[in-house]
Amino acid sequence: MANVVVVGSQWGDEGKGKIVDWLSEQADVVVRFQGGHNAGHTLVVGGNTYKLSLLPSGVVRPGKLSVIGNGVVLDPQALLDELARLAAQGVVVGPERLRIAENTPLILPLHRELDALRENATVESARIGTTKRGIGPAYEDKVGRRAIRLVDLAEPATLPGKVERLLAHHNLIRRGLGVPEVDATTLVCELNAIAPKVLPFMDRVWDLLDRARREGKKILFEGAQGALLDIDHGTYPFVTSSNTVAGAASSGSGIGPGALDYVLGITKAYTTRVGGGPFPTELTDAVGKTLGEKGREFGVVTGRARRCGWFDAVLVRQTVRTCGIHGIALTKLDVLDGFTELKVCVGYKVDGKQIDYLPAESGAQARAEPIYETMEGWQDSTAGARSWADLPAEAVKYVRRVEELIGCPVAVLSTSPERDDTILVH
Ligand code: 2SA
Ligand code: MG
Repeated sequence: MANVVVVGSQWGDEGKGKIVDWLSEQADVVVRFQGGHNAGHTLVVGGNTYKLSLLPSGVVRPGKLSVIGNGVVLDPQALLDELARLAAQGVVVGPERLRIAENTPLILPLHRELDALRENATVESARIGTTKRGIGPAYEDKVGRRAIRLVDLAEPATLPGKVERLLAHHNLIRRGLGVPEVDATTLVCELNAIAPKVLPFMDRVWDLLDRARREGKKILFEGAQGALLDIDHGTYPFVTSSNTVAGAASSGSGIGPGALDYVLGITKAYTTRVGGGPFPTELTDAVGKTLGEKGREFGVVTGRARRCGWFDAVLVRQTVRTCGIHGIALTKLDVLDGFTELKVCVGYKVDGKQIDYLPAESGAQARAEPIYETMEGWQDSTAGARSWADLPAEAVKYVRRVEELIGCPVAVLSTSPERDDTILVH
């Protein structure tokens, strides 16, 4: 397989980090193309645990080139902090191993402040539940054509004018919110101070990737969050501010869509979501609690407890189509070990009508009642299974039924956070 795009097929936290790391063994280049340091990818390599937020998962492997594409929003201070944390764990990542697109918009402290101010000012029921990393406000400025981009740090003469334009917008908002305005000279000085630390990583990523492709190098595109958090195709407005579907790998890195050969959707054997918004199969009972405890469902970035529920085949069937997923990697099957019976959502009932897709109306999304199919559980452990034959018959049945319902084959089965506990199915 040449170039692979990995995306989350649910609301994020499907276990992408492990799969991307596992695939990066065969890749030459690993690319992040959307999101920012709101992502949380946990890698367990040789007994060491690495928690990444902004950097591509390939960074922990020597000999791989890691790339941050223009579709990402980059907090320069968060970048330096994450590099320092990795260095403290013995992984030193210099500019020869990490390249960042010139046209990447920056997340500034004012974005982070605005994100938190808005979240805190919103009534609980309407809160998005963002990671408060400034992701949304930074994308707003990108689309509003007033963002400061990485390349702007390389052109100090034009920076004050750009900062003025940005602050004309932000200081208006800040006055309205009753928070102190940001001083232009101070912000320019801060940007000039951080510039020499981040500019060595800057590159023409579109050119670099096109050359890599022509040289026959293998490129792995690492999605963050999940397809249901997509700004267009997700559960709007309870979404993140980037396109998380597979097509974003092209626009978010500057490579033509023809370069994307295979889309792998990472899918958890049950469903979780963190933050607000509709979640038809959510379980607020003891079963949901058990899933959260066994699955250690806490946010990597914010430590928030994730909401848990049964597997929703309707949602994944839809993201298989919006992302053009060729095969899925099913993760955390072992969390379902020990249940007498399991439920899988195969459709919804909305206002008495049965449907087989996620309605676009936010009210209907909130009212959608899951229609369940009940399956027999299994008592034996699937944790650490390394072959199909190691799995209880009921677990095999569950996986096969998932494939049927979502209309897509399971290509990879992951049975523990350890890299070697991975079964290639097809
Ligand atoms: P934001 O901060 O603007 O992107 O938040 C908007 C929504 O997107 C959700 N979101 C996420 N959901 C799951 N995992 C994410 N990453 C971290 C992790 C989360 C954490 O992998 O564990 O540590 O809490 C992530 N990032 C954004 C978010 O919950 C909002 O619903
Ligand atoms: Mg995550």
